[in-house]
Amino acid sequence: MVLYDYYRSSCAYRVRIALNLKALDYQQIPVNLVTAEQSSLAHQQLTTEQLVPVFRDDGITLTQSLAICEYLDEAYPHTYALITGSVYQRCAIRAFALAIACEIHPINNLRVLKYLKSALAIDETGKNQWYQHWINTTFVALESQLKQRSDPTLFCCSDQPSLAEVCLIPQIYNARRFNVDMEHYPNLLTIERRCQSIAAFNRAHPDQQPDAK
Ligand SMILES: N[C@@H](CCC(=O)N[C@@H](CS)C(=O)NCC(=O)O)C(=O)O
Repeated sequence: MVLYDYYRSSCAYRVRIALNLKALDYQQIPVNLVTAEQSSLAHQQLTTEQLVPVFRDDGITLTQSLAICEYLDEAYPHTYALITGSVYQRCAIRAFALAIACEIHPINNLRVLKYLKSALAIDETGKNQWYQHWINTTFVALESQLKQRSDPTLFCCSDQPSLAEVCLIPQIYNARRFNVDMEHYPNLLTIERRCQSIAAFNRAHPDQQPDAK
């Protein structure tokens, strides 16, 4: 198994957590997003989307972090399950993950930030305001969902980490990089602390990756 990765990519970070939770061994090949290696010919031969992560298993190339996570659950069903529980719980897990993956990440992605600056002449302050705004918009919603739970679980949607935390923890990392005040989100922070006691999450942290400076 090979993961085309970048230490600070939150989408690659999701897949690292998933692979670690499932105790699957993988080789990492760094793709430097700062030097635009995602647009190199070599990377375009892997994926026309020019993004990371890209995952290769058994000679097959897969893209899109959530699709890769679902693939891992389906291809390796006898290891840790990322999406588990009742039909309702599985839907809740996916909904939590998608709130981050669809409502925050795409509009805060590197190429969007570059476009804001280069094509729309937004300055650094405006760019950071944009970034924080879209994180806060969805974090407020998720925090209040967690707060209003009538039957709280240890993690977002279950008593063990799931695809929800696979997406949440990298997004909190990004939030801190862009100075979002996380103190507004005590429930998210409690879940983060629980994840910090799990090796699968710690080994996936950007600072622990081979290409971290
Ligand atoms: N929806 C995709 C998004 C992948 C993505 O946007 N990756 C970012 C890093 S987190 C990237 O490669 N950005 C490069 C760019 O914006 O040029 C996924 O979940 O895998």
